[in-house]
Amino acid sequence: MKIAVVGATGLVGAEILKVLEERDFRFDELYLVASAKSVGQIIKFKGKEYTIKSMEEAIKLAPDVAIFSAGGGTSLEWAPKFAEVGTIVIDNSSAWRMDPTKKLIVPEINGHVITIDDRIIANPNCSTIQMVMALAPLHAKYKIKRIVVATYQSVTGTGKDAVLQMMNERKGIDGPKVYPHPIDMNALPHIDSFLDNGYTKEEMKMVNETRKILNDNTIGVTSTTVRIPSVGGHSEAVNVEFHEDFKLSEVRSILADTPGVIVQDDPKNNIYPMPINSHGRDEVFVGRLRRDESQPNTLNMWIVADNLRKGAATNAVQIAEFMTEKSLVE
Ligand code: 2RA
Repeated sequence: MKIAVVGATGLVGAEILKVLEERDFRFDELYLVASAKSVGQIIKFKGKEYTIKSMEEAIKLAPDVAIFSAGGGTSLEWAPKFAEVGTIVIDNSSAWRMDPTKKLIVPEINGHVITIDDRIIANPNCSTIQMVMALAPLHAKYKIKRIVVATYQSVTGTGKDAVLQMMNERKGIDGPKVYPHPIDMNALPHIDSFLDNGYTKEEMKMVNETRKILNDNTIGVTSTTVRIPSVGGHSEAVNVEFHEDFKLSEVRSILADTPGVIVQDDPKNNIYPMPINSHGRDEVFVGRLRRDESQPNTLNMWIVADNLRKGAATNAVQIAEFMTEKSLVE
């Protein structure tokens, strides 16, 4: 197995390497790829030094799998070129997610739709992944009618420079700005760019990707995505209306029995999911489970996950693992 990590110098790229090591992902060759300005740099991985390669060099080596986290433009330009030499591209950007010819995969939910012919596979948006991980088993049982979600997203979702802006503001240092406003001691209802319908691209990702992954366009979704000065993970307040009624005890046990989901729900003892505890973890944490008493068949829940892990790197590596296990990687 020859595997490439494209965008190896970014936050997600670094997390992908961490996950590959932690999960002892088996490979014969590893190629680290980044933009021209990083070519030639050395990155240490599992005690070995790897020299960053250019896209052109990596394509010539024809990796079996290339995990991309290099932005949508780079993916649109280079993923097809890797695919042409037979590489399976698992892409973290939004470039291919809503392309009707591409699969949008959370392995635990819809890994089964991947075929040997798939060459470019899209990794969903982090805020979508953690939400559908908790909702998919409930959808199977009670059939979702409508989702209202508000998110509280870590600055790590924007990248290294955003973390730097937050830390500089916290120390009173005037540094480079990524956001249009101060982020520390603040909350920005503005993730990605605004669209003509008044939503942001991030909000419409949650709407559209959720319906594609759950394979059900009857599901209504509306979202408000907010950036907050935290690291460690994204948090989401989810209000979900089902076609069928539910018992809270049954919801709890369904979630507790769902691989990759951990229920943390004991408010009397101050037990509920928090990003400070999801940091570095691969699971999706669910709590604050309670019936919405304002309308029937409706549940409130609080969902937290490390957006760099299950929200990006781990999900991508799990897709590669899934395809290897199912002999979908030639
Ligand atoms: C964010 N979900 O949090 C987006 C992309 N990582 O900024």
